[in-house]
Amino acid sequence: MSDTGTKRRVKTRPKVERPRLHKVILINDDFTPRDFVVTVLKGEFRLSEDQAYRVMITAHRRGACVVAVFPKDVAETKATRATDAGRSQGYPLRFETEPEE
Ligand code: NFA
Repeated sequence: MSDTGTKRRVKTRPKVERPRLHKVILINDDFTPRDFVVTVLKGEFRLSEDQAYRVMITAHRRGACVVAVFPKDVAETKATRATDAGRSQGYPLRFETEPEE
């Protein structure tokens, strides 16, 4: 028989999880000029001058600094583009990605 749609049904709430975010991490090196790092951070990650300087100097002092978090594909694309920007100028500048806890 056809379902008339009148039978009572209990609503279910399927548990959905948001996709995990990935960190983009700036790695320090001894060769890439500070100003160049700041320029890349502003251009690729839309950081302000102030934010970009703080991220750059933190990586310089501590060895690495989280730039921002994004969905996996966005994080990987930005890290690759930013790393390539350094390579195109002959710098060893590196951005890595890793999943957030
Ligand atoms: N350590 C580099 C310098 O002193 C600057 C730098 C900072 C490079 C952060 C890479 C990442 N010129």
